[in-house]
Amino acid sequence: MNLILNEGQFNLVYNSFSFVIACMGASFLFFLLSRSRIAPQHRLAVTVSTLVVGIALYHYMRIFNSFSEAFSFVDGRWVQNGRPFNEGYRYVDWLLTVPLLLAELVIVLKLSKANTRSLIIRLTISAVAMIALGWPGELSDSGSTARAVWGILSTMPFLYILYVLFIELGKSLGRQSPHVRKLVDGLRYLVLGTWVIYPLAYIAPSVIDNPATSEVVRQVGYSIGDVLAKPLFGLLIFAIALSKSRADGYAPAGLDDDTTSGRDESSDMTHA
Ligand code: RET
Repeated sequence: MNLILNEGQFNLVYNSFSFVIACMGASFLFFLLSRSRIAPQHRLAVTVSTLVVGIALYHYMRIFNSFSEAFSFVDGRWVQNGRPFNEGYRYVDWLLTVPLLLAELVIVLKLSKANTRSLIIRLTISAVAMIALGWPGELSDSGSTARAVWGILSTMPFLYILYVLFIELGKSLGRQSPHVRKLVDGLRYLVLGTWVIYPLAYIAPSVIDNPATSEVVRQVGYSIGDVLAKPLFGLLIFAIALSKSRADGYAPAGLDDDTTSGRDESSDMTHA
C-alpha cells in the first residue's frame, strides 16, 4: 500500500532530516577544529566523536535523498511513487556508530587496559546484536507478531548495555575526579533518556493506527534520538576530555580565551 502524506507531514520529516544534517555537519567541524584544546592523551575519544558524526552526516544525506525521491507531489499530497525509501541506511549507520559511541565513553574514562578491553568487547557485541535483531523487525509489517518478537529479542542486548553502563561502569567511577564523575553520571542518564526514544519510535507503527502518522512519528523520533545520542553526547565527551586535560595541566598556547590579546606573539610561536 502506497503511503500518502499531507504537506505538513512530509515537510516535518523532510525538515527533521535537514536539521539532523546541519547538526551532524556543525558538530563534525566543531570536534575537528577544537581538538587542539584537548591534551594528546585524551584525544582518541574526541576523534571517535568526530568519526561518529561524520558517518551520520553521510548517512543522513543518503536518507534525505532517498526519502525525497520516494514521494511525488500529486494533487496537493505527497504520494509514495513506488521507489522504496531505503531505511537500511539508518541501521547501517547504527551498526557503525553505536559501538563507536560506547567505545568513546569507555575510552574517555582511561580505565585499566584489561578493564577497557573487556568493556569494549562486551558492549560492541551487544550493540551489534541489538541492531541486527531490530532490523528484521523493522522490515516486518506493522503490528505483526514478527515485528514484536524481533523487537523483544533486540531489547535483551539493549538491557544488557544499560546494565553494563549503570552497574559495572559505576564501580569504575571511584577513581575519577568529582567533576568528571558528575559529567559521566550525566552522560549515563543522557544515554538512558535518549536511547529509549529508539524502541519507542520502533513500536509507533504497532500502536498508532494511522500509517502516515506512525511513519512521521517513527522518522522524527529516530532523528531526535540521533541528534541527542551523537552530537550532544559527543559534546559531553568533549567536556570530560577537556576537564581531564586541564587537570593534567594541559594549556595550549593562544587558547586561554580572552587572556591572549595582549600577549607577545613570539611566545605563542614557541608553544605552537
Ligand atoms: C531497536 C529495535 C527495537 C528494540 C530496541 C531497539 C533499540 C535501538 C537503539 C538504538 C540506538 C541507536 C543510537 C544511535 C546513535 O547513534 C533496534 C529500535 C531496543 C537503542 C544510539
